[in-house]
Amino acid sequence: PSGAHVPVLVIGTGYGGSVAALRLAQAGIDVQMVEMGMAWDTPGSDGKIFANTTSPDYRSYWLRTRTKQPISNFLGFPIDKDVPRYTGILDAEEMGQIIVYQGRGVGGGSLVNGGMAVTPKRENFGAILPSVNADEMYGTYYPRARAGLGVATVDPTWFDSTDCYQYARVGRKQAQRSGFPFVFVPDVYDWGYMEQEAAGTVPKSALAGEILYGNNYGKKSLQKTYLAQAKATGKVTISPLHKVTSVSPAAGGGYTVLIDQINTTGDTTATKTVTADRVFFAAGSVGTSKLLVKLKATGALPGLNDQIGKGWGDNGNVMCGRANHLWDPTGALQSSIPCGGIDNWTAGGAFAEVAPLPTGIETYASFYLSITNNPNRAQFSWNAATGNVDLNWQTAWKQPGIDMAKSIFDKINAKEGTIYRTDLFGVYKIWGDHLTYHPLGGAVLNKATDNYGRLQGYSGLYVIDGSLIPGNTSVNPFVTITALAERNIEKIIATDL
Ligand code: FAE
Repeated sequence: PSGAHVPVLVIGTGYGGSVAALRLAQAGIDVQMVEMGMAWDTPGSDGKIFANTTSPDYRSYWLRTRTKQPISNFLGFPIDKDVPRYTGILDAEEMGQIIVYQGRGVGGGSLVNGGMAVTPKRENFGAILPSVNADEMYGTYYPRARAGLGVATVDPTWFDSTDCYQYARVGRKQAQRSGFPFVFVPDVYDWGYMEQEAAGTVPKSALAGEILYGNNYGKKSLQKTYLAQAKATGKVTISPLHKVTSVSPAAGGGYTVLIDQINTTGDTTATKTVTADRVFFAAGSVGTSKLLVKLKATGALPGLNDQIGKGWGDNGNVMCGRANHLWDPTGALQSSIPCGGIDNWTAGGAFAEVAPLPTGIETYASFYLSITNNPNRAQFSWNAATGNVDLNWQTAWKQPGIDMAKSIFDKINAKEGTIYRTDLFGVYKIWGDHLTYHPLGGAVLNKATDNYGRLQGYSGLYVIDGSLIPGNTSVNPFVTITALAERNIEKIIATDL
């Protein structure tokens, strides 16, 4: 309620925020979480909470009147369509020359993501978080994060026999024929449930093509893991459809937090003021960076240092498809949950997820999301004229990532005698180079903050999300975001509270 005084306020309910809330609550501290998206706990007009990927509706996009699907075309035809403006689950946020996809709602990105839960190879960790002790991460915090998230790998025997992973077996065969290692990618999807889906004994989720706009069953989103545990402590309160707009020092100590309550069409219906002794920024890389850049520039938090807004990267994301021969069908039934990848990080700077194209028909396509070692980094800055925070990323900065992805797919195409698909991102366009699913950085650890996420310049303000990571994790990022949050909150509870 407006006027309240709370010991801890957490902005955002994604990975970083959920870890902070759980561990603080377990330490006996009351936590108020503020989330701009919806609760996603109530069925919609069709009896389901989440919409299917093949039929986006009012639930699917964050305050848009037309869908903005990552794969925008099929056989060259645009597939976007009009939808009612609503506080839907997936935000296709246009930040200058890149569309940054993010989850909106209680659970953050865990609501919309593929659940791929990958720990970076230890030999790559020094480049990911250079100031963090790798022994502690690999000995304690990565295992803790994997346990908390419920990470597991597909049963290889079932993988070899099920129709729904034919696309991944084609991906494996072609990778291996070109000399690339194929690795199973762990996931937080309940693999036992997926086997029951395939057997036809339970309602389908992964095997019904659900992913981008939420999974109705099977996926262990944060709502089922960290947040369920946090709520069970009785010490965590979550306010959905509330957006933090300002944080500034309060006269009597602590911080004044301004919050807009919004309705499902995005209009502000009330403005609230809360005083918090401590504030954790967990609004995601873009959300936290936008808030901090604005608060520094507009005088609410002028003492933040000049690293705020810097070091942002796209985790090197690029997408592409390949057209297979007629003797290599990828299957009409495709599990929406990827379970394998092609590892060419050391030699070529690319780790490619073998991704589904769950259209329900045979497409003879192989589809990939590559994570590459693209070195380009962008910066957020305050635009006083528009009152917005801008990001200076340029489309051309994707080129190193494309070149790295080509280190895999040019070779596979040459070996198989195949070509790239040119119909998925427009007409005669091979590369999905206009987007990222993996925004990272903007309040980098040991630069904008100390080595545990304490913001420089203000005691009691912390960053605990993907904005701490300087732009790349060499694999999908949420296990690293979770493990880093586990590490930092343990230190903060032990020394600051
Ligand atoms: P995040 O999960 O984004 O949570 C931030 C939360 O803060 C959101 O719920 C926001 O609505 C909320 N928020 C923002 N601003 C405000 C504000 N001013 N006031 C109140 N609330 C606010 O942050 N990663 C993987 O590791 N494996 C995958 O398979 C994978 N697949 C993905 C697929 C898609 C389509 C997308 C979009 C992402 C995927 N990711 C994947 C990325 C992953 O979801 C992302 O790195 C994490 O969710 C980031 O975690 P954070 O805690 O930083």
